[in-house]
Amino acid sequence: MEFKNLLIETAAGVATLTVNRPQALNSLTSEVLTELGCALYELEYDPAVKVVIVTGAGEKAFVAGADIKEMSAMSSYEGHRFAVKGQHVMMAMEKMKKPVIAAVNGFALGGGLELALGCDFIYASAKAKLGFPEVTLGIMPGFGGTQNLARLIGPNKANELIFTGRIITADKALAWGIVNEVFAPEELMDKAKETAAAIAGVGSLGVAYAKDAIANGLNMGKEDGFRYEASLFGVLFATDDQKEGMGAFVEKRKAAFKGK
Ligand code: CO8
Repeated sequence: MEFKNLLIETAAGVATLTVNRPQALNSLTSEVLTELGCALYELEYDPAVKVVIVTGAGEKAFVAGADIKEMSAMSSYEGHRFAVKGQHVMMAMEKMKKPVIAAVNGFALGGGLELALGCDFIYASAKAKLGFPEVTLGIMPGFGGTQNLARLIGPNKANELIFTGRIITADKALAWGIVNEVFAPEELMDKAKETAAAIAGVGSLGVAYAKDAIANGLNMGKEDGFRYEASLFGVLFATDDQKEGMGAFVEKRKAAFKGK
């Protein structure tokens, strides 16, 4: 499918999905959200793709939020629909079998930070700036940010960031546990691709089931989470990848996983 606002490049199992509206700092219109939903669906079912990296076009921004010009004219009903539409995109990334890495190359504000938080983990450029300025616009985060941030770093730090609308540096986001690592701007994409390639080289079913166990287990009590983990673990013993992975270890050779 052709996209007006996205670029997708796939090489060696790693798809790079770039939000490409640099003239508006890659802000998320309703159209961009539709395209993101379609692109994620395509990537999920593309056998050539094992890992996805999400980033923003240009030097300045990852994504500077939902498009304020479009939102400014919305009714209450339209605002609700827009929030739910964005949440569908975040949920699609969480539910995907394939890992999704955010490479935050610049401003990740509002809906942009929510897009990054919807990914499985975040790498950031040293020049990235992150925050939830929604309260300065008289609104609040609506693409899952209150839920994902509070679950990630706990309610107290999430409260401070969201209530103040302050924009923080990549280093502070690292110290707060929002991003996993900070890299020099020119290194960010290489580092994200290096990690993506490492993930693309292991058993993709093990990765998919681990992602499922972590994401769904967080919504369960611990005993149910343990039970869920054990059942997924058991299913992996019915796969060719388990036989190949363990067989290769015993035979002292590199495993050739097929993802089945
Ligand atoms: N929406 C629309 N256009 C934007 C946005 C945005 N979020 N961010 C930047 N732009 C546009 C600017 O209007 C400008 O366009 P133009 O040249 O046509 O005037 C262009 O991008 C370049 O931006 P600036 O000239 O402002 O660049 P600066 O370097 O001076 O400033 C900033 C960069 C600080 C990032 C600044 O652009 C800014 O503050 N942007 C807005 C950031 C923001 O508030 N984001 C949060 C938006 S609210 C949100 O995301 C809610 C999500 C949940 C929605 C729930 C459903 C209702």
